[in-house]
Formats: sequence, C-alpha cells, structure tokens
Amino acid sequence: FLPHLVASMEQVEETYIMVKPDGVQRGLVGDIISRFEKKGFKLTGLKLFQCPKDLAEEHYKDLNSKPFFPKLIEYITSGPVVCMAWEGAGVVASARKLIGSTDPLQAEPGTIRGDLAVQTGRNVVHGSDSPENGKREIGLWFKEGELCQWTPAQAQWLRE
Ligand code: IDP
Ligand code: MG
Repeated sequence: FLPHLVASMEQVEETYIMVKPDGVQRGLVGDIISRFEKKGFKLTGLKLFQCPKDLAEEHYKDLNSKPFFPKLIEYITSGPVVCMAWEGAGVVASARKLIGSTDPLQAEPGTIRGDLAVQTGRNVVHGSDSPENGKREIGLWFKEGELCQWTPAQAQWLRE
C-alpha cells in the first residue's frame, strides 16, 4: 500500500485539447502539441480529423443560443482539426492557463493564444473548462480503441 501513489492517482484528470482549423492551416500544430508535451502532461489520444457539423454542434451545445454560434460551427468544420486527449493531475486548469484567455488580444504573452492569435473567432485552440467536460469531450471526439494508456519513461522525473 503506497499512500502517496493513491493520493496522486486521485488527482489525475483528463482534458480535451483541439487545434482548430486555423491552427492547422497556419502550421501551428507542432508548436501547440509541444507546449503540452514539454510541460509534462501525458498524451493519451491524437488524431487529425474533419469534424462533421453535428459533432461541432454537440461539442458547443452550451453556446447554441449565442449570436456567433452559426459562424463558430462553420469555423470548426471549415477544415481538419487536431484532436488530443491529455492526462495528469491538474491538467484541466493548467491547460487553460497554457492556452490563455478566449480573446487572444487579452491573452498573456507566453500563452498559446497570446503568442499566436489576434481574434476570438480565430483563437487556434480549444481546451476543456472542467474535469467533467474533459471526460465528456474526450468521449465525443474519440472512439474506444483510439486512446492509449501508457507509462511515459520520464514519469519518475516529473513527480516525486
Ligand atoms: P473558450 O474556448 O476560451 O473556452 P468559450 O466562451 O467556451 O471560450 O467559447 C468557445 C469558442 O467560441 C471560443 O474559443 C471562440 O472560438 C468562440 N467564441 C466565443 N465567443 C465568441 C465571440 O464573441 N465571437 C466569435 N467567436 C466566439
Ligand atoms: Mg469553453
């Protein structure tokens, strides 16, 4: 029985991160993946994917009464996206910090949106806003068998 392992297991969360079509078209995929990879989170799912309209609408269903909703769906389905699942203690909130504010002009330098974008309607990346939505969105975007459970060789150098 290893209490410290049990404690760290309990905090493990997953988040759905997506490079939006503008990020793919602008050649930012490598840079964006790299930021999560270098931080030390664990990649458990990754694919290039053309999103169908019904999936985009389901993913953003909480926003379906907003005036920008039709344009948002058009944007997300306008070209391939890169779908990712990332895992780790605190990954949901940390990923949101790495991504930066929704409006790239308000996003801090050093964040993905702060460094790489200028407009809310083209803000290059998505990140789940809660552990519950992380699970929900990974379930929406990935099929069983597309996710991998593995132990990174560096695990023991990331956490004591
Ligand atoms: P988030 O992506 O930072 O979580 P949300 O408020 O959940 O921001 O909005 C989802 C996405 O909808 C944004 O990332 C952006 O692409 C788009 N969006 C949000 N607000 C606007 C807006 O006022 N105009 C155009 N697009 C918007
Ligand atoms: Mg959101």
